[in-house]
Amino acid sequence: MKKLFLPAFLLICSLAFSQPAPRPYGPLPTKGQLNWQETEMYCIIHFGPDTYTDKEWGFGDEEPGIFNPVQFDAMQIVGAAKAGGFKGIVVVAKHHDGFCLWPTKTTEHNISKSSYKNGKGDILQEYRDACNKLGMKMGVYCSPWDRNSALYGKPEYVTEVYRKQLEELYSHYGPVFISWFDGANGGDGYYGGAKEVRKIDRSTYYGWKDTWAIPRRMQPNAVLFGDVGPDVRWVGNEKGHAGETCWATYTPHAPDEGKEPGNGYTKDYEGTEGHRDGKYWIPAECDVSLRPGWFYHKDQDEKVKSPDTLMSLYYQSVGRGACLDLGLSPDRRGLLFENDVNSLKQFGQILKQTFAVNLAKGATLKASNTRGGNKVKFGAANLLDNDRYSYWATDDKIKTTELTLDLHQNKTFNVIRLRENIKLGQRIDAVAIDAWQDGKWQQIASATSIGGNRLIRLPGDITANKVRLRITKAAVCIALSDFGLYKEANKI
Ligand code: FUL
Repeated sequence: MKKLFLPAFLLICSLAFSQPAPRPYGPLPTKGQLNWQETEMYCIIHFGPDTYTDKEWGFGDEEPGIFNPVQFDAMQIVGAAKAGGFKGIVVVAKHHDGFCLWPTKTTEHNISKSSYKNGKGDILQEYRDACNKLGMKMGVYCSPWDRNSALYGKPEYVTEVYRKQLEELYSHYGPVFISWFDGANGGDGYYGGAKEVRKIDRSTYYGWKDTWAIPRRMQPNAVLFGDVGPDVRWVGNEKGHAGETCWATYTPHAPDEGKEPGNGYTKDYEGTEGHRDGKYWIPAECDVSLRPGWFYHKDQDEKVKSPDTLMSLYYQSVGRGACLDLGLSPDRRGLLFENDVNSLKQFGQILKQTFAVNLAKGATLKASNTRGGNKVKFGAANLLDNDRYSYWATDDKIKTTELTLDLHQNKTFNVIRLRENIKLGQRIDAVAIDAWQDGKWQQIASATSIGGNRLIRLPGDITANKVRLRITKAAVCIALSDFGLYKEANKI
C-alpha cells in the first residue's frame, strides 16, 4: 500500500498541475494598467496662481510674482495623502492659466519668474523628492489648453510648446505612473495679450496619436488618462463615483457621426458604466475634490469632505473597480489646511482598520466545479491569500456555480470584497451572496461587474457562521481571486 501511495500521489499532482489555465477573455489590461489598478487611490494636487487670485480657471494674465508660497512643504502635502491611504499623487504642473510650476524652457510664464525662492524654486522637483522619500507614486497633469500662450490655437503651440513641456516633465521628473490629459479645451483667454476667444477642433488639434506617442516612448509604464482613455477613461462626472455596474471594458464613441473620438471628444456619459462588450480595456477613474473647488479658497475651509463622505466615495469608486483621484488644494502658505489634513488622516485610519482583518480567514471553503478538481493551483484557498492574481477557477464549461465559506463560528461583517484575476479579463456579470440564518440560506446581497475590485457595503451588520457566493452569470468560466468579509471600523 505504502509503495503505491507515492506514485499515485505524484500522478494526481501532475494531473492537477497539467490542467491548463482558463483562456483569457476579451480585452486585457497592460502592465501599466495593472499597476494603476493596484494603486486604487491617488490625489491630484492643484496649486498655482489661482490659489492667490481665488479663481478656478485663471485667465492667463496673472503676474507670476503673486506665486509665493513661503512655507511650501511637499512632505506635508504628500505625507497627508499617504496618511489617507493614498498611494500616489498627480501634480498639476500647468493648469489652464499656462503657469508652469517647473523652470521650463518652453515659456517665460513659469516659476523662475515668480517670487518663490527668488525664482530658483522647482515645485515638481520638491514633489518628486517627497514621493521618493515616502514611497509614493507620482504622475503629472499638464493642461493642453493654455490661456497664456500667444501661440494657442496654432499648430506651433502643440509642436513647440505643449509637446516640449511633456518631454521636459517626463525626462526630469519620472518615473510617472499616470499622465493626465485634461478635457477642458479652448475658449477665452489672455493668449499673449490678444484677449480673445480661441476655439480649436478637439478631435484633431492636439494630434493625440503623436502626442501620446511621447509618453509611450519616454514613460512606457505610465497609463494615459483622458476622457476617452486611451488607458484610463474619465468616469463622466466629477462627483467621485462610478456606475453601480461599471465595466473596465469600453468603446469610445464620438458624439458626432463621422468624427474620430479624440481626447475630450467622446460621449462622456458612457464612461460611467463602460460597455460590457467594449473593444478595449479602459477602466474608469473617478476624480473629485476634497473641497468644493479644485484650488484652495479660504471660504471653503469648513466645507472639506468628512471622513464618512470619503468612505462612501471609496465604495462608489474603488469598490466598483475604478480608481479614486481625490483633489487636494494647498493654501497660500503652500500647506494643506488642518481640516483637510485631519479628514484625510481619519479616513485613512478607518480604511486601514476596516480592511486589516479578513473575517473569512481560517474558513473552510467548499467550491463546486473547481478546475480539474485541483485543490492547489486553481483551488478555492487562493481566494483568501490576498493575492490579486492567484485564483479559484472552474472548468471551461462552468459559468454559474457556487462556493461556501464555513466560518466555524458566528462572525459579524458588513462589507464583502470580490475580485477577479483581471489578467484573464473581466469574466463575471453577476453574483449573489447568501448568509446561513435561521437554519436556511438568505440572500443578503447581489452585484454586477466584478472585475479588479468589487466592494459590497451592506446596509447593516450580518452575523452568520456560513456564507455562500453564487455566480449567477458569466461570459466564460470563472477566475476569481478574492472573497473577503470585513467589518467597517467605527468612526475614530
Ligand atoms: C477639469 C479642469 O477644468 C478642472 O479645473 C480640474 O483641473 C479638473 C481635475 O479637470 O477638466
